[in-house]
Amino acid sequence: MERIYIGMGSNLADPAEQLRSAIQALAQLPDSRFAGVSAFYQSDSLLPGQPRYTNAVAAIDSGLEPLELLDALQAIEIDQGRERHERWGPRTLDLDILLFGDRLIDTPRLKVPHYHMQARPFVLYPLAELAPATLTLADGRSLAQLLAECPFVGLERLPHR
Ligand code: J1B
Repeated sequence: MERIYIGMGSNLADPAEQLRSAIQALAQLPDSRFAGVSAFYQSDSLLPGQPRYTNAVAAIDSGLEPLELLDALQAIEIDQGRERHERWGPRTLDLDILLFGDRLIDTPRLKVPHYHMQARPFVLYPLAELAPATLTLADGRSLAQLLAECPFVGLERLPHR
């Protein structure tokens, strides 16, 4: 079993409800144990002209191989992705593998650690609720260092999941 952190995001079709459904689906992954979820956070989209996003991070312990997990996550996205996915358009559900144990994966379909996680407050702050501050990325930087370089700006931590 390896500890895996999954970033979740939605800005369409009742985002909080999308994240709740995604959590239910993650809890049913084969050969896996659900290990927790952060609070929900709202923030403006990085791309202008889109609705605000709701984001959270979930943790699972899994015996799945990375591409098996990616397949399963994409099936959940498709299942919940009732609105058409334009490349950079609004989305009903995004699931991103942030960290997969201490593996370094660099293939066309899957790059881990997730290359965008290191500077995005809507990833790092929820991740910090679940992961130890001593958690270290492959390049040697700790979660504590990444947080220190990533101000809590524009994020709203919601009172309820
Ligand atoms: C492809 N991939 O990426 S979608 C997939 N590595 O088909 C995969 N580690 O093959 C490939 N995990 C490579 N997929 O949330 C990975 N995501 C990996 C998963 N503003 C991987 N405030 C393309 N909040 C894939 N989000 C990768 N603005 C990209 C979805 C899943 C995230 C868009 C706020 C947000 C987005 C934007 C519009 C930038 C946001 C937020 C896409 N997020």
